[in-house]
This record gives sequence, structure tokens and C-alpha cells, in this order.
Amino acid sequence: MSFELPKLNYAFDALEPNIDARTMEIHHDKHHAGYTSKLNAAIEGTDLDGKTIENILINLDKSNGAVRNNGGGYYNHSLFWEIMSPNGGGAPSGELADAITNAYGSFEAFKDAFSKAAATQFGSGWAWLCVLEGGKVEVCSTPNQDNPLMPGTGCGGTPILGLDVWEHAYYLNYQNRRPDYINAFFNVINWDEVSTRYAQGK
Ligand code: MN3
Repeated sequence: MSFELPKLNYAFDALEPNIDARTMEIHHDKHHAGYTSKLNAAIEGTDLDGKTIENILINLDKSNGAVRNNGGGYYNHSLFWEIMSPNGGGAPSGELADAITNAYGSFEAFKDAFSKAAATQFGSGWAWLCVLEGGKVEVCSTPNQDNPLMPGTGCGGTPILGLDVWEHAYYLNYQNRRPDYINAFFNVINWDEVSTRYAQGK
């Protein structure tokens, strides 16, 4: 059994002007496809073959660079496409909104904390919102293709929102203006999907 590149639920240009079509096409069809095929090559014939991606990452041997980088890349991008939508933006409601308010005081304060985590992740990496057991939420960031499912990242819980801050995610349209890309990301967040993941993960 091997992993398959998931299809996007929307067209490459559907997130414009926040994320441009060319970036989406290269990011999905080249970068994510590359992580997928390299992950499959790395696990073929090993005892990881046939396991779920979550199981592989939770039990990861971090010295296995091929599985760490490509398994992380496979999982992170699969999440990333789903938590964005052409009909996204705004703010969450219900129990996720309550959890964010409990942790950060307000949605705006959460947005500041998440944006800061994304802006200050040095080099390539990801910013995350995670749900911990009991329903508490927490912002963190990881380098490269690491993610909070992996052991010993300093991030805990289950990721329910993630933002790719590798330059390949924004450079064509935003060049060095990472903060503008982060701000635009908030216009396309699919809070219904994030809320579903919160309910499943808490
Ligand atoms: Mn990427």
C-alpha cells in the first residue's frame, strides 16, 4: 500500500488574490507530489509500509531523515489544503471559538500569537494551532517539515490548523513579505474544517 497525493477540493486559482494559482499548482503538483513519492520510496519494504501516516509520525525515529522530512511533508500539506477554502475567512464559532478565547483572551489576540509564530519561524517551517487532551488549544511552530505529532518537537497535541511558511508557499506573489502572506492566509482559513478537527482531536 502506498500513499497517494490527495486531490485539491478547489481550483488552483480559487484562493486568489490571497494565494495565487501558479503557487498553488507548483506547491501541490510538484512539492506535495515530491514528498508523497519520496515517502513511498522511503517506507517500501520496511515495517512502516501499510501503517497510517499518523502512526508513522507519532512513532517516528527522528534519525530517519527520509521518513521524517517526506512523511512530515506529506501529512502537513494534506492538512494545509483542507483547512483552506475559497469561502474561508472570518472567525470560528462554537466550542473552538470558546477554546481560543479561553487560551488567548480574544480571537484577535490568538491571531496575533499565531501570526507571530509564523513570522518568527526562522527559515522554513510551519505555524500550528493544536488541540490538547481536554480541549485546550495552543499555538506553536516547527522547523522544516516537522510537526506536532512527532516526538520531541516542543509542540504537543494534534494539529488542527497549519500554515506553511516555506518560501515556496508564497515567494512568487509576496517575495520577502512573509507577514503579508500570513495576513492573507486568514482570509482563506476554513474554520468549519478546523472546528471539525478540533471536535475530533479534543
Ligand atoms: Mn510547502
